[in-house]
Amino acid sequence: MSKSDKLQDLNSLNPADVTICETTQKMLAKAHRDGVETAFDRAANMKACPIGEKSACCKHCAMGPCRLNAKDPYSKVGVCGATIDTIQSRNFARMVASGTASHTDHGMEMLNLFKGVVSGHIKDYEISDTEKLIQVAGELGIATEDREVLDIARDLCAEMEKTYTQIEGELPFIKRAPKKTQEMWREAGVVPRGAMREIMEITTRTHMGMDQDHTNLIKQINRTALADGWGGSMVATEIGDMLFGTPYPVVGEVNMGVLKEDEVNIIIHGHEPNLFDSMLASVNDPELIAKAQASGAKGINLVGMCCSGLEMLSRRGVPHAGNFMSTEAILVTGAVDAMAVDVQCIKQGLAKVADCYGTKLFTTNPRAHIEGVPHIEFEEDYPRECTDTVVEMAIKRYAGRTAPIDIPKRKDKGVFGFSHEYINYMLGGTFRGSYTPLNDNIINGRIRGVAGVVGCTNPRVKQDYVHVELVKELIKNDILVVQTGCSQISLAKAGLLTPEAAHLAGPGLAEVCETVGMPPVLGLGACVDNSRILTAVCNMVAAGGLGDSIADLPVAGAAPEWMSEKAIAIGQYFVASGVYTIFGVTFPIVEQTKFYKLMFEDLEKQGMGKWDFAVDPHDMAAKMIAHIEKKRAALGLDK
Ligand code: CUV
Ligand code: SF4
Repeated sequence: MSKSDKLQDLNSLNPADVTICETTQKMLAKAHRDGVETAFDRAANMKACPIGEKSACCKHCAMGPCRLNAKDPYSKVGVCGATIDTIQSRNFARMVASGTASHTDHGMEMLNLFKGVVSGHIKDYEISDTEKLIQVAGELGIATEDREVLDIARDLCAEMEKTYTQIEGELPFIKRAPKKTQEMWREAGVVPRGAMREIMEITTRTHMGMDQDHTNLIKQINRTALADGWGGSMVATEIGDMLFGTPYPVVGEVNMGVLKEDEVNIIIHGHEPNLFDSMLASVNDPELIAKAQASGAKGINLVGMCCSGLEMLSRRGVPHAGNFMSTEAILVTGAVDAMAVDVQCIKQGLAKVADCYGTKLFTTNPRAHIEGVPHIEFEEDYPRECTDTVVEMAIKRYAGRTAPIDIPKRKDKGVFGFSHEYINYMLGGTFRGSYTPLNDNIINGRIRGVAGVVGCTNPRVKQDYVHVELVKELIKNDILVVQTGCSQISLAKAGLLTPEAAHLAGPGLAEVCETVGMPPVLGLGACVDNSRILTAVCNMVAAGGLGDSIADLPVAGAAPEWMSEKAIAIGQYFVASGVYTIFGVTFPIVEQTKFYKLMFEDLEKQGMGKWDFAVDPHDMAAKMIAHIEKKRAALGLDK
């Protein structure tokens, strides 16, 4: 294709059709003028395979690959005889395995870091929240009275390590769940032992010729997913808090306008908070600041993107430049001097865009290199070696900036950092015993229920649009919204993470928000912080008056623009924990199959939650509201 053909092709995509994010639109238009392609263009040119989209194909062995008919799912079987239900449940299981592996691997890295800090050989980080450490240790049955913090911490490391390595028994954080939820899991045979074991077992059970009954495989799907939510993710969140501080509300700025034309701009994009924390230390180093100034910059400007950015926004108020579908677009500003990435959700396409605009892109994690992109390994024992080098390279690029700079001016403010502890403090008071204000307000109906709206953005739907419309509709109907992941940035850009947004809420929720001074939409952090939602619902059950298992609560979850396997694992652990969970975009199971019915209807009968699906945000809201109202009726509220 000649360059002019390509430009023609790029220009056929109208930015306003693919995103409601004003700054991303501007940068996509600029990218088109510059002849630069992004995932939006590729999505438009790559039609999704209709068989793969519905998960009606299998390539688990060389007798295949086998394609079944997604329109007439029982008309064919694979060469080995595998039915549509076997093929779909196996594919789904593998997505859960990969998603769970991602969060548990991240959690295990956090544990290794924590162990290094506790043993004293890692010196660049320290325990910053001992109160949290003692509280979590107590919860896990570790003696805390009259003991040195480091002693308790050592026992806590050993206990939390079971999350990954335990072969028999139950994951430590299973204890946190309401008794009735735990019993439901035991009865269903889905209590995870250790994440490594569960991921190993699910991988073998999905090999050709293994578990070929979806009603049996679902047990391992649930067990593995639960090892994510109540295991890897929960450990990552809790250790993150112990090392980097438990978040409390902080005002932060989001959107591309956080870049500064006259400063050295550095973006950290990824998922592990340690890289970001060390980068923060580097950009505050007087020597490096002096170097930046010597090169003509006013200073060094550090901003985040995606999940580690959300952790740092929640804990330190570090500005956040945008969510997953803005990571290529922001490079088009020409203003990003360096971008350092670690793990997860790093598009390979970034390399080419960075190259076009002279941004120095670096990978830092041994697990995630990108071909052709320089790698500067981040080592926890000497973290500054990596982060200082990135800063130096960014300064060099600043000094030699050649591309014209075009930073869209828009910046939006929001309140971030609602940890489950803070939600308790704000809306809970003492949550054990008598009802809390949160439960009270749900019981009296001012708040109808709570919805978690989380997850990615996806170029198959208009970026941010589904998130924003859904959340607006929910709060208008007096449903309090809690958020994690990229979704939270969508809503922050729309201005809904501010107390002033209370006027968009229904009268009941608005009244509560105004009394407490809180936004109707609460940002809880990164994807691993979905575990905060689990802990928050446990607290709601413990506070009383709303039933005695998670499945009794008037709550619902949604990932309206999901794209990753991690999102599927998260969805599954919410479903297995008792939460009605609805996804948008597409769903990788053929309707009218037994596996679909199992996921969308039958799990609920076992005391779990269930899956649901809708593309349109208003349909999605209606379904979530209907579910919340059904749960309210079952609790006998509003009589
Ligand atoms: Ni975990 S998983 S796009 S960056 S929320 Fe963001 Fe976050 Fe999905 Fe990825
Ligand atoms: Fe086909 Fe069965 Fe092999 Fe899958 S496992 S590719 S369905 S023969």
